[in-house]
Amino acid sequence: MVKAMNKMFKGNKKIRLLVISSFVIIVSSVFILLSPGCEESYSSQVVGVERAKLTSAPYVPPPITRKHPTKVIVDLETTEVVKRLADGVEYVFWTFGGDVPGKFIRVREGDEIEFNLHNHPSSKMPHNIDLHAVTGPGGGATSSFTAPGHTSTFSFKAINPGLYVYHCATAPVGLHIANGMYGLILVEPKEGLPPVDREYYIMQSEFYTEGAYGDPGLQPFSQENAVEENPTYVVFNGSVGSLTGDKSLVAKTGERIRLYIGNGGPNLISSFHVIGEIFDKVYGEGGTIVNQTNVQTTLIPAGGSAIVEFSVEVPGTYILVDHSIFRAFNKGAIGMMKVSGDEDLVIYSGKQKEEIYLGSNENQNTDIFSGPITIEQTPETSSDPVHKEETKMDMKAFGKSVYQTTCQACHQANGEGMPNVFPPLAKSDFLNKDKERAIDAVVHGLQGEITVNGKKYNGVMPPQNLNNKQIAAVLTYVYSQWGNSGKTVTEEEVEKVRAKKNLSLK
Ligand code: HEC
Ligand SMILES: [Cu+2]
Repeated sequence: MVKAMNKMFKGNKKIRLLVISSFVIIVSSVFILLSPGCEESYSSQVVGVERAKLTSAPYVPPPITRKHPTKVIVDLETTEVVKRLADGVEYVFWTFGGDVPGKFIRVREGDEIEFNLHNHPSSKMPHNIDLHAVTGPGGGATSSFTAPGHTSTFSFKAINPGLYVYHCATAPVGLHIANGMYGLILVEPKEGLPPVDREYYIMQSEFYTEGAYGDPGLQPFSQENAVEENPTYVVFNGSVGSLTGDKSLVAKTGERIRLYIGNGGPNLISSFHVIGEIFDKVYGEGGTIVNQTNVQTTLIPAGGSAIVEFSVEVPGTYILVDHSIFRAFNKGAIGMMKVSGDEDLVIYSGKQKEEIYLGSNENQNTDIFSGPITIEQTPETSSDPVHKEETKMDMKAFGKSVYQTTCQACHQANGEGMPNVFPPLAKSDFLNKDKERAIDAVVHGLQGEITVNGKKYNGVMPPQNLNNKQIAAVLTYVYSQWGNSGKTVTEEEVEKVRAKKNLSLK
């Protein structure tokens, strides 16, 4: 047959190819249409219509209890909005549903989904959606290409169960993803997933900005950093701190937890880990079988996912990280799960005792402490009086970052210290009474018995390996926080103290 056609169109190669390929397409589609029930006859059993309940991270819509497939209508709106990326840092996010990551969509294997993609009239860009749960060219991308102020509709059948990423695939694709256009769709297997006590939705991704980490203001996208795969931020759920403090995930001891974790990329692979937990089960790469048990860290590819389950036995705060650890502590990839409930001292005792250890070297001097302390790059400061106020703000932000990387490990996040070990900086009478003494503690270290707010401490604070600007900034920050006296510390004052001897060694 093909040979005959070849002859017929000998004269014109192009026409010949065209006719042959259309012929092949027609024949194969007829075959597909006629083939009877090749994949269980779900389409005939679709019963009823419902509107999908969508949720924003970290929440997940409730499990599906239906025993049959249905028609599910999904309405998702793309918007371009300015939101917080980190404290003092804003970004123009392109979103599915107003937030990053996009709304969580939950359907059941065999469902027929009518997808309405609405692009808000205020958008400057067209958008579309490529759902990895779709079988068909582009995962829906071309059918859903939508200009601002328009709605596109297409339908698909959720043939394969699993946890799938969706994302915008409008050119330039990298830019649309880098700006926040991704989310997760769970296609539950027809028999459902085993019941658990709590489910959460977490999505990791990177942001590439012109300014450095923490540089304040509205930060433009950096194409150069994106191409270099050198993100400024690596975050869970769209911003630094979206899963910490009051926004931490919560659970109770004895509960089974399931996390649906996605990785929007655009570039990096996540080494997802929960400090102090072991994943009892991992549905690797978001598939439908538990392919590993007792896992410490699971890999989540860019544009991929994982489902992990664990139970929490001991109360406390569990830290979620990308175990590419500088991403966690220096680029934002940290979350928390606060677990309440009764202690189980057999599973975990907590610290049982602490005593003084003098080391094997009798002539110990303070130098051995001047080790692993981060030196941050100091930002430019302006001497222009008009910008003085702004500079003070910058100094505080800078001081905060020095605090977090240098002091917080001992004096704790809110300066509350630790009973008997690290004195508080919050409302500290020791700190507030004598500025020079405080500077001296940071420059030269502090040891010997001191009394802070009526309580005695007798520890060693190592000299902090910081420059004058860093010390001025961090103390100004500390003085401005937690009910302290609001004093300002200048570089000159630090220099003066540096020139003197250590007060506590006198
Ligand atoms: C390795 C742990 C450690 C680090 C890091 C540390 N400190 Fe301390 N700090 C201590 C200890 C211990 C004391 C109490 C020393 C004593 O008992 O004599 C102390 C005491 C102080 C005091 C005086 C007591 C008070 O509560 O007011 C100040 C002020 C202070 N630290 C500020 C800082 C600042 C600012 C930083 C960061 C630049 C910092 N510390 C980093 C352990 C630390
Ligand atoms: Cu887009």
